[in-house]
Amino acid sequence: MRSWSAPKLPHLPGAGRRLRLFDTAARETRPVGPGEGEARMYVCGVTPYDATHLGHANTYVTFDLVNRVWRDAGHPVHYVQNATDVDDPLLERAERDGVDWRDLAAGETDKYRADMAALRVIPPREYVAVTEVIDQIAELVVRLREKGAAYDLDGDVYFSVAAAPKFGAVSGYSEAEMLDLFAERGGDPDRPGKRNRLDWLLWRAERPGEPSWPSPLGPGRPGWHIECTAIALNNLGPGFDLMGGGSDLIFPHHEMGASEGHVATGEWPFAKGVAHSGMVALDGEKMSKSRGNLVFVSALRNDLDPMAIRLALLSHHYRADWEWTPALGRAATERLERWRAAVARDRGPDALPSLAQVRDRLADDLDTVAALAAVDAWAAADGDDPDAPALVRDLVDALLGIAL
Ligand code: 5CA
Ligand code: ZN
Repeated sequence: MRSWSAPKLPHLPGAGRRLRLFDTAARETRPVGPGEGEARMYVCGVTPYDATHLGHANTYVTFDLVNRVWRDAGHPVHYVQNATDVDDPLLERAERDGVDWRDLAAGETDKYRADMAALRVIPPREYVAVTEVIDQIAELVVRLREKGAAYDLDGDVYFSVAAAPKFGAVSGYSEAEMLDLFAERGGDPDRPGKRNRLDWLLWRAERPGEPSWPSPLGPGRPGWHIECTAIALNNLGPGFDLMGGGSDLIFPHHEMGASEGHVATGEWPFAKGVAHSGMVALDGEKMSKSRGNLVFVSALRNDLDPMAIRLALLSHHYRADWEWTPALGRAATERLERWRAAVARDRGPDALPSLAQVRDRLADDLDTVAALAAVDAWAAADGDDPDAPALVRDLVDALLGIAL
């Protein structure tokens, strides 16, 4: 489906750096992306039943930095994202509000696009809604069934964890932790008849009052994890460079998705790199649509320049869990004003060392805190290079996504 408008990327002098990221599965920081050529990234998109909150924005801005660092290093980037436009929480919200689930998803997706464009997030090349690719998803479930990795339970189809030799490799969690998180995040460990409590739903047979699609599995709709596996495989192929999302997706979503991909293709790893951003909280709890403790990007944009919102996100390391406070917005606004005043000068200190610092810091597991400090230092110093302000404007734009 339609994504959103792309920000213009200034070209920077010299060469970008090879990106290193903390890999969730390897549990260490290591190079991510190809040595040369196209980099391929899949990032899980929103379930569009409510507006974009700061937690979502933090995740998409994080992977936008990956995109920018790769491009700066000369890689074309093939970026794919999904939209979970049919799922239980969306159907429940539509029912509660007495609206058609399709209208709810379309309206919230529109708002998400506007927020992403305002935050200058580079759009994916393919932005794929689940309802656009039900056939492809059903086809993948059929493939898993043919491989003996799926079984029927009262018309629903489950993935058999016993068929997945790499299950556990992404998260490294114990079985007890997995069971807790599975129950907490949409799974059904206690459904009678399952062969293993961690087996997960691939295809949900039609229920009265729920949307459904015809398929070789009978009428129904996809389970959650299989949508991302199908969309990633069909658009990027196996062994793509990076699978990303917030840390709440490590388990079950990315663990189960990787096993689906492995069993379907025979190739491991499903993604060469796996990275996760931290959780943004409000009032001491993770911001989530189900809890309702949300700061919406669209509402915040009434009070803050979108570039200040982006700067506030960048002022934390992407893997940190942190809490939103209005003071963060004020500090980011003040920083934005300082930077704008500094690049409006006729001259300034040589900017090439600052460019090198920002490149080095971002390439080192996206250390945005140090990258912002490097720009702060340039802005606070005096110098007589007439080309420096324009170069700083360009580097802040291309690498950090901040338009001054
Ligand atoms: N549609 C699925 C992924 S296939 C989903 O998780 N949607 S979501 O709307 O719940 O979340 C979208 C993205 O935002 C996910 O990557 C999720 O990890 C991230 N996210 C959700 N809440 C937060 C939060 N409080 N802080 C940081 N990231 C968050
Ligand atoms: Zn996903």
